[in-house]
Amino acid sequence: MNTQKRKFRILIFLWIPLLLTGCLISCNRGEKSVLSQQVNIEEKVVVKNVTLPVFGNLVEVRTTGMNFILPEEIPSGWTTFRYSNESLLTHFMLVDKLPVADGKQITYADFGNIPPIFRDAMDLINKGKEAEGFAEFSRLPSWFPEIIFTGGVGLVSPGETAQTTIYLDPGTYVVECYVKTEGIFHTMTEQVIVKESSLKQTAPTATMNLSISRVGGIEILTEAEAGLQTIAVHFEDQEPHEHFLGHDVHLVKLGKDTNLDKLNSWMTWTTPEGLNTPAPVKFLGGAQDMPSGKTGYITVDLKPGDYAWIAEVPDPESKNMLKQFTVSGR
Ligand SMILES: [Cu+2]
Repeated sequence: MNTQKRKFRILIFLWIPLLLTGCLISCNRGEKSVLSQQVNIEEKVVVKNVTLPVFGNLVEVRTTGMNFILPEEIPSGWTTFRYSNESLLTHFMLVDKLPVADGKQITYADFGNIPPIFRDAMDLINKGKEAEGFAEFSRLPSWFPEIIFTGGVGLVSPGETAQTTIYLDPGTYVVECYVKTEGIFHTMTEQVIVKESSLKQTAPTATMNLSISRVGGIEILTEAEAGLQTIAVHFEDQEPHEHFLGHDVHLVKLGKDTNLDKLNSWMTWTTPEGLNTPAPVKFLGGAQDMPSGKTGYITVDLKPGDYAWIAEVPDPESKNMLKQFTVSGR
């Protein structure tokens, strides 16, 4: 199952360029689309100026359109990603570690050999020939299952800045987002090289704890309090769900008009409406998919109000992965 899961992750960010190309062509026929607006960086939004504590190395990441702006190389160890979404759409940043296969580092460029396989597979799947389509994945290189989803920043609404700390080993990584707009996955991938570092680093100190697992769902282990919080998200296990992906945790600010049923169904990328912008709620970051036993740390200044933790899985409520909570005023 892990192999299938990873293959679908790869499918997502390989399939995107083909679909995006098709959309950009078709967009010319209609009114100005959100996608075309996104390539215009003049239309970026102003993000809130936040000051949050940093654990380990600070890596600032910006999105101004369908892009990630971040350093090409960063040091290994504890790494705090501060992600500012200056675009008009909701995004996330998931960090994938590329494997070394037969003594050779797999690079972003290596993916260039793969698109024909995915194109063939998707052609079949789109025609309803799922079995034949999935059979195409047997042509994929043996290193695919070795990609490690290392965590990252959860869904972030336009104008928001979110921060998540994870531990990075040296290696070659890809940062990706596969939120959809007009039914098309975002084409957002960048390579990041993590260099061996001997810098002394500070491990995060948590003020709150959450856990997530298939058995227990999302479990809030510490009552939320207003103010600056560093929230440890413990991944007790990690197995793919029906959408071929693992679980993660996203922070949602609830409003009076929030429709939780709509939010619940929005978290499934395999449906036409799922993960398609505009998002039905305000997202404030989170902890992306990590291996079993790993912990990601979300740092956020919690204001009094109503919130929810939710996973990007099909029907998270049924999996105990939609948890509301309230932060009371002080
Ligand atoms: Cu995106």
